[in-house]
Amino acid sequence: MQCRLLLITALVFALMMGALATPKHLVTFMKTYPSPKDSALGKAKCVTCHVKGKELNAYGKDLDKAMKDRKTKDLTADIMKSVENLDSDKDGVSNGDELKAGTLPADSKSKPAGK
Ligand SMILES: [Ca+2]
Repeated sequence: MQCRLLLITALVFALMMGALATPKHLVTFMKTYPSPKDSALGKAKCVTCHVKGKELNAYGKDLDKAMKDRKTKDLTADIMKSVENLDSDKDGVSNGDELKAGTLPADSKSKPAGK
């Protein structure tokens, strides 16, 4: 009985660690591009780079490519800055300008006012 409880505790702990592993990228992202909580970018969190679950959107795919080019699975500020000149959602505004304005680099309907 005690052995089963220990096993369940270990399983829950392992699941929690798995859930915490991915948001590391989000933490790095939010440090690199701090944005107001009420901006589109501030609200987006995971969907800044993901469609849903692990599936990547256009901006996420550009970041993924930059990571693969550098042969790393670590998303760093340098890698994020390396795709600032791209326009992942093809709305005519660079990723860097979108991120500075707090709009979404993978949603062509979300762009800085007046652009
Ligand atoms: Ca754009």
